[in-house]
Amino acid sequence: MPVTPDQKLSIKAEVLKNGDFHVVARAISLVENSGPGAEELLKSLQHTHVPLIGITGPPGVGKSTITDALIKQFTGDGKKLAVLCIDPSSSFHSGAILGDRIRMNRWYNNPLVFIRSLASRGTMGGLNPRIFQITDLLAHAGFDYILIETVGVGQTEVDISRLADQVVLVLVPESGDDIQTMKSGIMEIGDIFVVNKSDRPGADQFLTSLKSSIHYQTTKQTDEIKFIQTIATEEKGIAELYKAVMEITNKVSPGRSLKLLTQKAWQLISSYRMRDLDNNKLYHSLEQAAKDPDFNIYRFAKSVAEESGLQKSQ
Ligand SMILES: Nc1nc2c(ncn2[C@@H]2O[C@H](COP(=O)(O)OP(=O)(O)O)[C@@H](O)[C@H]2O)c(=O)[nH]1
Ligand SMILES: [Mg+2]
Repeated sequence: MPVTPDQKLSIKAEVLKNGDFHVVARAISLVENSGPGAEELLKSLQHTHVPLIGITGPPGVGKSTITDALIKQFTGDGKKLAVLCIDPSSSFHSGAILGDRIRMNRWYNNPLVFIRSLASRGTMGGLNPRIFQITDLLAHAGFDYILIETVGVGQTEVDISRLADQVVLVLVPESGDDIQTMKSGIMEIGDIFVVNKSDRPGADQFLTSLKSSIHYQTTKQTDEIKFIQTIATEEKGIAELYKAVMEITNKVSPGRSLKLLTQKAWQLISSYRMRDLDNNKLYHSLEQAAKDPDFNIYRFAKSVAEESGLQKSQ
């Protein structure tokens, strides 16, 4: 039987499970572009939980250098790992990404490491709009761990905490002033605080003041938060960081996992509900509705929402 283009593109969950990197890469592209068979693939995935580690912080603090050094720790332990680097679309061709590529290049032929850059497309804060789906593909494909590097600017890094089992927040000795001005929220999300570039002056003082001020800035149990000093370029402190990541991985509470799953379901349900909402159709319905002297935008929106809800439950 001739193979149709759709069949050629479609990927079966059983095949993805083998973890072949080419298939994984194709599956991610398929899902990113909502290509033919993407939804069927997602619906046939086996639900698996894989520890997801977010690495975030302001630009230039050394997130990629740390990620690169951490990859060495994971692979040294024989762990199979997927790394997603998420960068704002605007700087997709910038030197920063080029630098990351050169740095991470040494992993490209390593059978234990799958690396993919994703654009953030400006939605969901610093994350990619299909990030939940992409991480599910990776979990299904048999990776032991998923690492996500996201650039944190202002409030955007908050979103990684809705996705990751643990968040490594990277700062530098000069971050003291930034923290004062950083929007509330950023300090909330860190499970591990890394003071990188500790070869620079003021690292010890910064760490001390960070530790003493953390009580006021987080709702977490402060004895559960870890602080680590690193010099990523010299791989100093990286083994300690790896150990801390493993410790947290081993004791993520079922409550937190369920919270993350709730977040995911919430996002998906809202995207399913919004999917049928055609802007053009909405324009034309409004064209009619707004002529009614009794028109009210709130009642209008409510009725549209209820209508799409009814359709879904049929
Ligand atoms: N002095 C010093 N420089 C570092 C250290 N870690 C990273 N860098 C440098 O900081 C710059 C930004 O690092 P990068 O990993 O790209 O930061 P990212 O934007 O947070 O991913 C690069 O030039 C790194 O070589 C460190 O521990 N000490
Ligand atoms: Mg980077």
